[in-house]
Amino acid sequence: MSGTRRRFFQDAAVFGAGLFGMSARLQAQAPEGGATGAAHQHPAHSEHSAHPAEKNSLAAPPMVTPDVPDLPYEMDGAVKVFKLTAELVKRKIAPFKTVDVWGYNGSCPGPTIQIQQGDRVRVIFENHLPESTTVHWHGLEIPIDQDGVPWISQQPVAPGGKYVYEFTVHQEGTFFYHSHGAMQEMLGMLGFFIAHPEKPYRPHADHDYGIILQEWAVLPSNTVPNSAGMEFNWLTFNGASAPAITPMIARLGSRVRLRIVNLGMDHHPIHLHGNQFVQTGTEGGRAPESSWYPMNSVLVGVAQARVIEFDAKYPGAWMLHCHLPHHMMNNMMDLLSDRQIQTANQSDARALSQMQTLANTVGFEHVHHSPIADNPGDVKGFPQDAFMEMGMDEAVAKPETYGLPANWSAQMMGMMTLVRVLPDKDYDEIMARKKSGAAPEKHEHHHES
Ligand SMILES: [Cu+2]
Repeated sequence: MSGTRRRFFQDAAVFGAGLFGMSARLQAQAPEGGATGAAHQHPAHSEHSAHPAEKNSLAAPPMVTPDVPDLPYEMDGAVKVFKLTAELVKRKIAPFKTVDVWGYNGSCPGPTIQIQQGDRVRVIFENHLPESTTVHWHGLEIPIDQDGVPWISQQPVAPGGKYVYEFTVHQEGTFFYHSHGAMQEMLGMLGFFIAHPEKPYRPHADHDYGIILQEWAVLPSNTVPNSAGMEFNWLTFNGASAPAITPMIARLGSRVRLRIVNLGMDHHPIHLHGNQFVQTGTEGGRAPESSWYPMNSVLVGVAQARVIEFDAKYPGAWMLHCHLPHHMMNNMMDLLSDRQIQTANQSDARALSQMQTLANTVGFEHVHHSPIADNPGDVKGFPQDAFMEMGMDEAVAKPETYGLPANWSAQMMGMMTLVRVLPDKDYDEIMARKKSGAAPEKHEHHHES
């Protein structure tokens, strides 16, 4: 048998395995299941291992957007047909904060659209908002009449109106769709548009996650963000603020891809703890491997997409967060309401009692803060961080938080999440819990007094 012929059969065998993984994915109707399947096929992928079938576009795991659904589609002949509706959305960005924002199909950010490079795509768009809007396909090279700019490339879609977009996507990469009205963008009108490549990326990634960065200016006791405001007090990944953001789970030994999109007013330096990564793509598509170099922070500018990848070699709950200090905070004014917390010259017991009172008003079961000194008021500058921490593990518990140390949520605020690199046993346990919808674990917390 010639080398070429042997290679063909090897590829065919792996191709079959890839298809099996895909059909399991489709049956499960859960993107994470796909990542699991892929990870099973490639438990410890290296840059040198064979990719399942060079031409098999199904081999790429679908991207998972934590806390945001995918937009389903139906086939009309060879055309993928999506239904996208702009509408008012209620979004719980933290356990004690729900905002009235604008988005699509009940989600803000809007649901993720995933297609294959080369696909013909039809988007039947309806406007359920009280004002006109359009949909712009950011970064796609499509005809001008599909560009979604009111008055210039099309008539605005009036309230109650409908517009059908249809185009062929010849590119691959991380794109997004958004309203072409700046104020509507700031009220949440954007979503991912992922074009998976015809020729799979190398090296193969087992996990593919997407994060949309947004900023909100919400006055205390209000629910509608001030879209003209320049002082942002809520910072979100995929429409949630830490610790309400669902952690990303990766199997130890797998390769992880993260795609990050920013369409706000600030640039965000996103930092990953404990790992180096390479930037493998931008809003323009895949970057050549010759351009990759080690990094652990990536600046995601406004209107940009940044794609990074790393081999998950180190077990642990690794923080992924914007490193702007004010973007690592939540706004506690909603808890304080008309009260002010007196933090200076406090004893630990009095401070804890105050925090407990606050927590009770929003139904938290417990609250911790980090230890403070006996006479903290003697030190200029106190207090700084101690009273910003508010543990709320149970209020944000889900399968992806299973097994985290008690009070993990006290350290999580704003644009911050975890990439949990887990050995097989722990990874499989969480996947099983996701599948079965198991109740979140309860931590036993005890206050030392
Ligand atoms: Cu930031």
